[in-house]
Amino acid sequence: MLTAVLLSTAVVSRTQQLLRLSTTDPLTGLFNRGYFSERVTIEISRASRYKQPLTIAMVDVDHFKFFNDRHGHAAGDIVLRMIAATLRHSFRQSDTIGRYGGEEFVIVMPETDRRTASEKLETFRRLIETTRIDLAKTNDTGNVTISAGLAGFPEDGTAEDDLLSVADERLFQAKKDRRNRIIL
Ligand code: GH3
Ligand code: MG
Ligand code: MG
Repeated sequence: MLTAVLLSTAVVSRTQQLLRLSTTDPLTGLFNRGYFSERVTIEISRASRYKQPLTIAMVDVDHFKFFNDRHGHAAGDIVLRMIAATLRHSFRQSDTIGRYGGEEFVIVMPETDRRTASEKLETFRRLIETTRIDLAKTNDTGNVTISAGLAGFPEDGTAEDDLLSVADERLFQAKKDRRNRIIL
């Protein structure tokens, strides 16, 4: 009996561990790209069903290659973790946050129109800009900035791919326009 209980506890805990490994990014603990995609599909169908707005933001760290070259890859990793933690604080529990690629993050905000989302991203942008990062190597502090592009359902598209590509296009514009900005 005891063996059976211990065994099933071990199976449950191993299953939970596997689930975590398959859905999250180990560095930041945020959802990985694959799982994020599944969640976006669900959120879009929910928004469509209940006729609610939804906004997607694509966020990218500015000149991050330069930061890594200058302060080291370990300091770069600290920055990515800091950004993930700030995202978790800045957005709602009901928003979905993912690490989309190396230094790219995505946020899905259900029941949020583009204007409201843009204000939230602006607050987040300022917060990152003013966060001091300890640089152990030089005993100094540094900072990074981010740029973001937004796309809203249903105005900018009704499919995940369309919304992501509009957000990406606007992120590209933000990069062309001297970075450290949010484009809607
Ligand atoms: P831009 O402002 O145009 O976005 O310039 P950028 O330098 O940020 O963009 P680029 O795509 O040239 O470089 C991205 C850098 O992100 C290069 C890569 O070394 C770094 N990077 C990606 N993943 C990680 C990671 O997990 N840890 C660290 N430390 N750096 C990473
Ligand atoms: Mg990038
Ligand atoms: Mg970048």
